[in-house]
Amino acid sequence: MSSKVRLLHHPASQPCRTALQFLVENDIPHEEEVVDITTNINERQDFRDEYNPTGQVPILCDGDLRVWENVAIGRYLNEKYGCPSHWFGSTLEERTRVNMFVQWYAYTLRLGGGAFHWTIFAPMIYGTDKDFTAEVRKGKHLLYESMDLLENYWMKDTDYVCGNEITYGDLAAFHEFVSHEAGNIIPETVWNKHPKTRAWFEKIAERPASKQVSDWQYETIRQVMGGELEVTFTRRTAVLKGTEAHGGHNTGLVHLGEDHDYIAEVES
Ligand SMILES: N[C@@H](CCC(=O)N[C@@H](CS)C(=O)NCC(=O)O)C(=O)O
Repeated sequence: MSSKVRLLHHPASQPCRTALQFLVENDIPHEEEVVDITTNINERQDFRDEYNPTGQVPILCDGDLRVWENVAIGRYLNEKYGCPSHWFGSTLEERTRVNMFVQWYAYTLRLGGGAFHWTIFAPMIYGTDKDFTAEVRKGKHLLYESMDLLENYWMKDTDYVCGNEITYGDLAAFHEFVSHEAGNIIPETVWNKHPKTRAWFEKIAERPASKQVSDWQYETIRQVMGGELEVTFTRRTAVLKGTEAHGGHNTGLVHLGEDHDYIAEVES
């Protein structure tokens, strides 16, 4: 039996790419298994019983242990393999800043991923005859607000989101932007208002591990958008849960869906 850790992932998934890049950056011997989340494989009860009750990827298997949630995977690997301290910080203050960032990211930038999901994937899942304008707007609102904070708070005086060295938080945030870039979600006008964020993104994109982990996404989405590739989703549940803008819940965000002043203002 292999003693390597095994990562169950899908290259279209931002949290999966983050966990994978952490493995690659740290030269951690690992095996990869792609879980095709366009099928119903991860909805099956046996998959959930064996790996993760939510059915989501990434999942790290280490012997009998199952670790899910990308930040938990990063922390586990960091401790187990004694990775360089810049990834999660060495002082209490540094560790706290990384903690703050990854908590913040989970509720903001991560959900801003909805701008990509509802633009590119949702029509393939739910049909091209549906209108996802409100969902895209909700995603963009979260994304642009997050970009404002990246620019004016997290990276106000530093080169990376938690200081002057790269952290796990940078990888997590970076992969949200990889999807947006692949899907051409963020207009030039918005990038122009976030020059530090853009420079940070471009700097991380230059890392060999970033390229290795992101190439599939850029190429596949290019083909999808160019009409060269059609992806058939046989599963029906939301790939990016929590970013829907249905009536009945998320009321504040339904309201956002109707009033897009902020988005119009940022995009102009
Ligand atoms: N909070 C989780 C989110 C993981 C996640 O959103 N995974 C998505 C792909 S991006 C997934 O597995 N979707 C399939 C499904 O929900 O069935 C993490 O950070 O690891």
